[in-house]
Amino acid sequence: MKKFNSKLDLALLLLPVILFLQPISAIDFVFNGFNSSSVSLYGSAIIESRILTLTNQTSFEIGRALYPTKIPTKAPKSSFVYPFSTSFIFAMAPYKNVLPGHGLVFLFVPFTGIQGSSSAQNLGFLNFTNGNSSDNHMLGIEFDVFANEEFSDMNDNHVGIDVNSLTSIEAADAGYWPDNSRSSSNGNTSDEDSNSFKEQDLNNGKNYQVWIEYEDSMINVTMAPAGMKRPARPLLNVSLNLSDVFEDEMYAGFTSSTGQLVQSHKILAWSFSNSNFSLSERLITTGLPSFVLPKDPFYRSKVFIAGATLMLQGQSLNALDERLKARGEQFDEGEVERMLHVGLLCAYPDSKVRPTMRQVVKVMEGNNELGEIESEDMDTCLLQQMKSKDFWSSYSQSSSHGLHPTFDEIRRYNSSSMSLSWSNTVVEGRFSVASLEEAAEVGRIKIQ
Ligand SMILES: *[C@@H]1O[C@H](CO)[C@@H](O)[C@H](O)[C@H]1NC(C)=O
Ligand SMILES: *[C@@H]1O[C@H](CO)[C@@H](O)[C@H](O)[C@H]1NC(C)=O
Ligand SMILES: *[C@@H]1O[C@H](CO)[C@@H](O)[C@H](O)[C@H]1NC(C)=O
Ligand SMILES: *[C@@H]1O[C@H](CO)[C@@H](O)[C@H](O)[C@H]1NC(C)=O
Ligand SMILES: *[C@@H]1O[C@H](CO)[C@@H](O)[C@H](O)[C@H]1NC(C)=O
Ligand SMILES: *[C@@H]1O[C@H](CO)[C@@H](O)[C@H](O)[C@H]1NC(C)=O
Ligand SMILES: *[C@@H]1O[C@H](CO)[C@@H](O)[C@H](O)[C@H]1NC(C)=O
Ligand SMILES: *[C@@H]1O[C@H](CO)[C@@H](O)[C@H](O)[C@H]1NC(C)=O
Ligand SMILES: *[C@@H]1O[C@H](CO)[C@@H](O)[C@H](O)[C@H]1NC(C)=O
Ligand SMILES: CC(=O)N[C@H]1CO[C@H](CO)[C@@H](O)[C@@H]1O
Repeated sequence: MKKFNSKLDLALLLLPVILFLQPISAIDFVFNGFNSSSVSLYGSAIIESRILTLTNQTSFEIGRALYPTKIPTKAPKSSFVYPFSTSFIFAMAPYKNVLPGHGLVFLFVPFTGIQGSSSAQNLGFLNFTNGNSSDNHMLGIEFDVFANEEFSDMNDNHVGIDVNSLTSIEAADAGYWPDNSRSSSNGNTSDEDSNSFKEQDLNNGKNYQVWIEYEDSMINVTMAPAGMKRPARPLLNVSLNLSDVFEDEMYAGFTSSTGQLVQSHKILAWSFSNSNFSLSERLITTGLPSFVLPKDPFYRSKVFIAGATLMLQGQSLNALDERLKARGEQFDEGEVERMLHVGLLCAYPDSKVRPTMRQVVKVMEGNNELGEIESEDMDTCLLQQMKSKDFWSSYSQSSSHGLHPTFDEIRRYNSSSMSLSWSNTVVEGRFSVASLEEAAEVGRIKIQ
């Protein structure tokens, strides 16, 4: 009895200390699947089969979901930012025959709703005019699958830390450092280490788990395929003082957008804690639904998908993403179109030899210096040759309205000029005719 009392006394004595150390009203939650009370939904976001689906196949859409109440993030009248640890599982599910975009952001934001944000490359996070203002009080961790020059994006598959702006303060290729990589212990980055980095395609439909932790003005971001143990070495480990970024209380959640490029952005599970950095261990990371499209080489060809999508719509330049449109003055529209069709025809089943979207964009932008294009030059070279062979002008001579071929027209157009174009390019013999035909649903194109 005496023992019990002294224990109780000790507890009472320590109570104020415990209260002081613990963030006041610290928030802990674990959602293995979502229901209508887990999060508030804005824009196109819905909960379907317990999966938080931020966007679907509708273009130029914003979907956002926030924890229903504000989360205390900073000690009142103080610069002390509460530590936090959050983990979630996301999937970016591509649609068949559609060029996928744009990405998702884990965010802290002072308000509910989606005002002040735009779709497409703005990721439903900010818009074209309000970037860079410290009045935004927004932190985002972006998972971005399109390279936007205006935001200095490093590539079309990266993770970035965004403070009040879509121009990341720090970004890295999406992926993870396996635990056996040398530098996981001593921070030493050698060539050997760089080779061990496992890049992951953010939008291949796979489920990825993300861990974001903040304490003492350090933030780290780690990602890995769902089901894998958390890699010891984070992808990003950055010094960041959130004291002036955060208000005392913030909403936390996810936002994402589609543009002309569309994919479904999904969150399958989410944990958050101010006090227990192990809470993410309670996320169920296996046995989850998969959003990977059935294996088909053509889904992997972004250029093909772009071309096919646009052509199916009977459109070309006007259906191109906002980003390309915005640059429309810089080049001849006809040329863009020609290059898109060239891209369509370059739809290789083998991802190693097909041109990438970036190359096509580069060529379209008139960045024709082969030297600047560095690697992957073989495909770029092919694109250049296609252009110089003037394939599309010969095409246009034999079609009714020149530069706007539809599937029907191409079906009717069985071209000898085409085989002429291919014959002296470096890729001769590598084309899979059968697959190209099947892919294009053109069926009758013959490449001899
Ligand atoms: C939603 O899920 C939570 C657990 O995450 C549960 O406590 C709550 O009862 C559920 N609400 C509804 C409306 O199903
Ligand atoms: C996509 O979401 C929007 C907004 O929630 C909805 O209006 C539309 O019907 C959905 N489209 C599809 C194809 O599910
Ligand atoms: C961007 O959002 C701000 C509010 O944050 C709004 O005042 C402004 O009109 C928006 N600009 C555009 C281009 O949507
Ligand atoms: C934000 O500021 C950076 C650096 O000052 C600049 O490079 C970037 O273009 C700006 N972004 C926007 C959206 O204004
Ligand atoms: C880093 O690794 C390289 C090659 O493994 C080694 O030569 C070098 O001494 C290491 N540097 C440090 C600081 O550990
Ligand atoms: C990530 O950051 C948190 C908070 O600063 C820290 O506790 C944790 O050790 C860090 N993890 C790694 C792997 O750097
Ligand atoms: C992250 O950065 C901090 C400060 O630079 C460092 O102490 C820590 O070891 C780093 N963590 C990892 C896993 O590299
Ligand atoms: C963070 O910034 C605030 C205000 O700018 C400052 O008072 C505080 O000392 C900083 N914290 C750290 C750890 O540098
Ligand atoms: C933190 O969370 C882990 C995983 O749920 C749990 O095992 C552990 O007991 C928690 N720690 C505290 C102090 O609550
Ligand atoms: C436009 C074109 O080249 N059309 C040809 C398609 O193929 C048939 C028979 O193979 C030719 O007769 C057409 O001239």
